[in-house]
Amino acid sequence: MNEYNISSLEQYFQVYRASVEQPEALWEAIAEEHFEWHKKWDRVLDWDFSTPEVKWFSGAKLNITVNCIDRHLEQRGNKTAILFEPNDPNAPAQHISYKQLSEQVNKMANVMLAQGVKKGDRVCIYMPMIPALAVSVLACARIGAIHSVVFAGFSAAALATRINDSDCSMVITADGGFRGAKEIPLKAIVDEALEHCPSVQKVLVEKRTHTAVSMHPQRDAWLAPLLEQAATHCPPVWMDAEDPLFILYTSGSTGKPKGMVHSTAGYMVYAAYTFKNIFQYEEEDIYWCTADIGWITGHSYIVYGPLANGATTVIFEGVPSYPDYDRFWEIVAKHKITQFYTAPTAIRALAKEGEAHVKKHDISSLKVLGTVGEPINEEAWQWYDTYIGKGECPITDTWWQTETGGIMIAPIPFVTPTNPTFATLPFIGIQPALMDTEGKEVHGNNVQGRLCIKYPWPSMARTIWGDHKRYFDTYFSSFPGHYFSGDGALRDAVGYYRITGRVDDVIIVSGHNLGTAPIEDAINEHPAVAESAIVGYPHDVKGNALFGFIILKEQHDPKDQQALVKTINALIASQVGPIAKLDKMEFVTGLPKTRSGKIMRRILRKIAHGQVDQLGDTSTLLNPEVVDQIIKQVL
Ligand code: 7RM
Repeated sequence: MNEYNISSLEQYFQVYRASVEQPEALWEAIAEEHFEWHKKWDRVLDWDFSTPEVKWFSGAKLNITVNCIDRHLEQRGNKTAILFEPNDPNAPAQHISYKQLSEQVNKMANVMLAQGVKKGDRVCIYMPMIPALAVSVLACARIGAIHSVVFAGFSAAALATRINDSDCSMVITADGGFRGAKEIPLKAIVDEALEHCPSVQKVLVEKRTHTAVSMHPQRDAWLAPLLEQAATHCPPVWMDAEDPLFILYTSGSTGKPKGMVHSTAGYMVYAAYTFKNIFQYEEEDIYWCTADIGWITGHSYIVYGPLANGATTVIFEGVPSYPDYDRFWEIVAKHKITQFYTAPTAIRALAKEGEAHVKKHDISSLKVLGTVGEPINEEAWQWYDTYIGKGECPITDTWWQTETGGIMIAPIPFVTPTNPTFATLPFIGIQPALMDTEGKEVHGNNVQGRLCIKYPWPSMARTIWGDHKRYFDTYFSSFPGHYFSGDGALRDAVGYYRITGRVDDVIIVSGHNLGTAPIEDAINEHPAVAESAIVGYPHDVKGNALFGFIILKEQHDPKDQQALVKTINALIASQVGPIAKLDKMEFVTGLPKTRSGKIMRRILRKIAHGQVDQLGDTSTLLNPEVVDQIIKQVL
């Protein structure tokens, strides 16, 4: 049984069965053959979901950077590890070989050591999407410091909250960052945040924009001169399998952000193994994930997963719309990208601009397409398939979470037949369960429920930093003995999973459970509609009624709104049922989104309820101005 390269459906079922019947033997074989260990484990797995406590590969010692860098040097020293595509399309791309990456990471690790960082210390990384970001992440891992990457779009207040939650002693940042036509003053934001962060002793600053910044004499230092002095070898610190590798805060829906803690060995094994199979990665491929390293997708599938496989991974500094809406396809053509992994929100935004942008470029190098982050609607899936994949690239719709560390449910390209809007089958080792509202598992096919996982997998988060009780309460208390994802899902007649969205997005109208996603799908099929979001609001007779916030396409005349309301409701009635027709529609110019592109329904819900004075925490919003605009319109 070749468990590392899944290449047929039969083999998938065979390895999957083994992963359920003898999980420890399967994971042991994978860990043994495909990674370098300083010392092997004493036990493969210990677990108890009632506390919860999970340990993989106990007793093992390793360093993830040895697996991501050192072990490739002999065979792939001159191969490009990181292919950097800058924001400015006229600036040259940068090819960083494994050998160069090794030098840069070792130097950076030595700089950090010289500044007093020790194993177990927390280091906050607040950087633009440049190679120094990946180098900083890996340098932390080299010396056993726990990295906490904060997406460089977050505000000073959000940054301060995260730094303080885990008492970071160091911040690594840049003078500024380029994003499209904008320049983000990162160092100024850090300065503002640090007025409230007593734990931070040292700030290291990379030069990117070369704009003037203020440097605090004791606290701040430019990286370049320190790196120049540093030695090019830094011995790896041997980590216990269960030592924390990083903390990553979940983009919050409510309250205080949760610092998800990921371990070293299990995370490495699962990130690498999923990357290999879910992208069907081969040695000569050029792989591009458009996420930011500030999110889990970037951690697992820009940095650790690809590098652990000796791959070439693209880091793109810019945005899909700059200098024009063909930027992604220009980059695909230029670097002959073979795997392309992006979010449905990006696909919808680009589809809205029309396929002429795609047709300008030869994107025939593409083999595999991926999506992540939210349910992909049928229309976006078809557009991706037709215009980007030309009907020949399998689309892997990957369901997973910050908490899961790696992809959980997804088709394996060329192996699992796809079905639009379905994440299809669980990956090797993943045992999903659908639960009813009484807390019982629903068995068989053609059922739906709350999506739980009933057996540990290597890359699951181990705790919430500083708050294990909250970890238990949030994920392990709703369905005792199970990890609860917070998502709903259905399992169709052939056993394929379709993620229907967060369970808090379900609205009960006249006793009928309606998911927002299928209604939004129906609305989005209207040719005048660009994007939509549905929320519930109280109704005397029905219990709840539906409120739709709808963005129209640019070219649409907003004067036709009465006719539009009718045709949109007719579309919903035919696609979902008359029960799902909207009671109110508001045509808006934008929707409140988190910085990772998820619609903040909580805010729309408050607006629909008329409770605009109770919006709660809006500090993680990408576009707060949109909220004021919608409120003005609705009231
Ligand atoms: C990787 C990531 C997690 C939440 C998750 C879902 C939603 C993610 C899909 C999806 C439907 C998908 N981590 N989600 N992927 N929903 N289909 N393929 O996004 O922590 O930021 O978000 O995102 O609701 O619970 S995350």
